Amino acid sequence: MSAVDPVKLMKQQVGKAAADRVQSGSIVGLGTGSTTAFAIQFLGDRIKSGALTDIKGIPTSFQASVLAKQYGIPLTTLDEVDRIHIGIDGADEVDPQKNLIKGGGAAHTREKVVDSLAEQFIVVVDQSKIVDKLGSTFPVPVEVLPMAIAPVVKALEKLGGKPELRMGIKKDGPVITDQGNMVLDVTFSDIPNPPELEKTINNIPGVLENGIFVGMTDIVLIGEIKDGNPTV
Ligand code: ABF
Repeated sequence: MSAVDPVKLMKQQVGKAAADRVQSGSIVGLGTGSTTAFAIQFLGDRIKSGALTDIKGIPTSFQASVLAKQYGIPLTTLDEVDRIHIGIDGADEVDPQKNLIKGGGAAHTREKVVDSLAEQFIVVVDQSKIVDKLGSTFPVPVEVLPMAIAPVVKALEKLGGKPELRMGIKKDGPVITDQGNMVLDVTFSDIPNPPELEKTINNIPGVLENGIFVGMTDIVLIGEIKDGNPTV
């Protein structure tokens, strides 16, 4: 028998806990990543069982829309609705102020649009994502217009960052976002002021959006292993 992956179990539990908070009649922001994928799956289960009715999802990525269709969640767009009741999304880092680094899945631009509109924004993570300071384990992803890569790299270096173009798994070309852009992963030795850095990076011409999410999170659901068992 193959061993059960405890991280996967934590993600599953936290995804289920988030899906359980969604009420019938809601417009739901559907995040990206492996933890949110479980939330989308459990939302689909609740819809199938009849426990959840009249739900519409707003996907934050192509991946989220594929999963939503697979699990039977009807989709809508920001042109069609004027509010998002609840948003569920993952993160790469969460600090004590509930500020986030996101964008490991190269979807942070659309994620920031959708997550920022959610009346209640729930972040779903396993315990490895909790940090004392943003930037300690993960670089800041920055989505950049391809023709502006060179000047944006220079501007980020001037800010003290070390930008690296994100390459695909086979390393034969850059990762291209859902919007047709590229991603720079920028390492900073210290991020003393996340709100300021978020704004400063977004002011560089050619930058679409960066992965620092400040003051947006309402609830963080954390998957942990307690006494050998996964729990939220
Ligand atoms: C997206 O997926 C992100 O913004 C974040 O980069 C990532 C988290 O993925 P996982 O849940 O697989 O760790 O939400």
